[in-house]
Amino acid sequence: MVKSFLFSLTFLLFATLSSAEDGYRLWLRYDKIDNNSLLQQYRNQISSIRFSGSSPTLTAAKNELKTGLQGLLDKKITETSSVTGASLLVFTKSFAGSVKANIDYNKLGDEGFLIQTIKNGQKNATIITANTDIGLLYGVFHYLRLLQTHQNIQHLNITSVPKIQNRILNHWDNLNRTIERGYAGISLWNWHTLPGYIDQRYIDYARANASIGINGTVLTNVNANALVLTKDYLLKVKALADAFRPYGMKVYLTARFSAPIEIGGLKTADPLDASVQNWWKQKADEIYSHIPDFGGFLVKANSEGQPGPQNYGRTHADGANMLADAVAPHNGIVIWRAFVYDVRVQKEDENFDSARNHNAPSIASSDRFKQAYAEFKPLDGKFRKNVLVQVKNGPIDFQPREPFSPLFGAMPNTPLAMEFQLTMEYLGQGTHLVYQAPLFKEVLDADTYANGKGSTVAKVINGSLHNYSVTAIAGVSNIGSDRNWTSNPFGQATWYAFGRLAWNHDLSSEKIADEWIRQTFSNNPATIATMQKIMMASREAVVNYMTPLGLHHIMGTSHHYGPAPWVDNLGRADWNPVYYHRADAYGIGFDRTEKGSNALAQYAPQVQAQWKDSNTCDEKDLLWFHHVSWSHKMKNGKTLWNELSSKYQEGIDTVRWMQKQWNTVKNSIDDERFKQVQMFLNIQEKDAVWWKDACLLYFQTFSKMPIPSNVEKPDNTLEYYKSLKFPFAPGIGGNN
Ligand code: BDP
Repeated sequence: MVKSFLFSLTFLLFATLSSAEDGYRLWLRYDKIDNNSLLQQYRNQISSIRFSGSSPTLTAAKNELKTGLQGLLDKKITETSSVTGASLLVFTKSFAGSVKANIDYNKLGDEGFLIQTIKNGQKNATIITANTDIGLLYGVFHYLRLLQTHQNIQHLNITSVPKIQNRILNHWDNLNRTIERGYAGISLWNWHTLPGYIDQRYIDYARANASIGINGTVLTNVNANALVLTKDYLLKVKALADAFRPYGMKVYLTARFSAPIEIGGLKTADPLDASVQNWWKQKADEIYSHIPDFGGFLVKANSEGQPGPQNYGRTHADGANMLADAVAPHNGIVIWRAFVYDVRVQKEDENFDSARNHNAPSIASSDRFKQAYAEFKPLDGKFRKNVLVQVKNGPIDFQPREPFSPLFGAMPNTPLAMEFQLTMEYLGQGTHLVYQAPLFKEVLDADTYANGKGSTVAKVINGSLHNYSVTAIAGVSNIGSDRNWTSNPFGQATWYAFGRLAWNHDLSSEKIADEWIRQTFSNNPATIATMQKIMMASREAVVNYMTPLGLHHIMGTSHHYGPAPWVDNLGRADWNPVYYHRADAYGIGFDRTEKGSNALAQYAPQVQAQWKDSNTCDEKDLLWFHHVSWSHKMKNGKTLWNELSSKYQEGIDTVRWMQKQWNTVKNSIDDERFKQVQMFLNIQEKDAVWWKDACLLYFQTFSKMPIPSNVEKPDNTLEYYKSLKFPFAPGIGGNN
């Protein structure tokens, strides 16, 4: 009796668990194909596989293929050793001898793959092949994706090679497992139980990344803690590196510049001091003795209080080169961040010229927009071959919309890496639905005109424009310990899109969304169409309800969640929203033309021409570059004030439209994820209204103009919005 009760209980529990759709499986669900004729077709076509080789990576590839096929086709896949008997042949170049196929391996490089239908005896077969084991794993994931997205696989001929070499996630994870700007739980890395315990989650993390071609991970926060470079921690890092290796994921660490003092007992961290250089060399040797394929160091220096070479009167190049020399014998790289802004900006910022008087020859003026360029452009060509400079997509800081950073195209002799932020620090964080592929594409496709028309940012970072020897792209991770990894299930789509674009920046946002929806939710055409529309509208929505027409950096102090355009009392001028929007009785916006900070001069003349006239400037960027009057006439004939107000309303309307659209997919997807997204959209709608009300009430104190009739009246007073406090908002920094 008791036994049978226990049995039913276990059975019930199992049944519930196995049918639960909690998002853990991401886009690698491998559920049985729900289209019967397609299922039949696939089953007929894939009867047996022949898999050559048994390295850890090949074993991972084989397991993935078998698990994936068995799930998708709901049948056991036989393995065979005969070439002619197999319908799927999976092998690297070194096993190619036995297969009669004309394969040009030169085209595939170190990570690329080929998937091709060939004649195999009397029948057709599919080959998946590559030069390397990891290329083969990527090919296997691609093949599974074809099935997951219900593609015709009868006549395949796919050659795929990544356009950027190092495709890296940057975790801003602290050693105490808090995550700076993390909104999906705590850090995945359990430093306490490492190295002894290897959580299955580490493997699933590596699998997910490999499935989209991500091949590196920086484990620690850029606001670094030197402890991670001590022996005990390095053994933990080694355990993670060992777990990730079969999936082609290299491990990187952030290097705290003052580590030689903090953990090395030296008196200085001066990069030109021989004892310091030696300390880093030995440290690098020690790291590589544990992790022979260690990727290298990511460094934030002389920015927001982090130590760096300037503390010793040295340049960023001096600092980066010292670390580069330490890792060079092991083929490591140094990724040096260009997110710097002068610590000496004056509190009162009324007069740009007075802000120059602080003996800082490298700083042209106090416009934070200009500072990365001002510090790095003069160093072009001064870095070692294994150094990349990592530049945030825009000149300020991951805003809903930024013009591309003027550094792209400006450093022909220094490889530049792109830094995107997947975690949505300024985009509604863990709850808002914002699919970021359109943001990434907008930047990648922007034309720098560095070598004439067509010199896109993508061509800068893929190395083709300036013949960089090493290339990289980074995404600040949005992943945490939440069961579904990213809090909002649609955060997974941004992670997915980052990987796919890092591999091939020519893919469109729509195509990536389509792939992701099919694998993650459903292949039902109506469901795909609805979700894709929601995703494609979501980025412009967040721009409109937060920072329309080129407004930027008007978020609440420190947590950056909601609106706080009124803040004017922070220690540095350029931490205050008022510094960025500059609203006054005349108008609003930051004049970055010749009459203002002249940041525009950092761009090529053709780019300047796009933005320099307030009457012709793309209105999406208007307030990034111009201080315009409240009654400035917009292209549609409205005044700036009315247009600004209408844009806020448009953002809210789009979110409400997204809510309605979402409700239509209720019966075609699982309840669990449906409800979560529905509830999050409710939060997003309320937040959008909050943004409109707070911003318009505040800006109205300057414009003195009525809120136009097409815009809903605010729910509360300005004082109310100003009084809101969020002392326990997640993700606030800490140097742990
Ligand atoms: C800002 C974040 C801060 C990061 C910094 C960085 O607010 O937490 O440390 O960027 O990129 O966006 O270093």
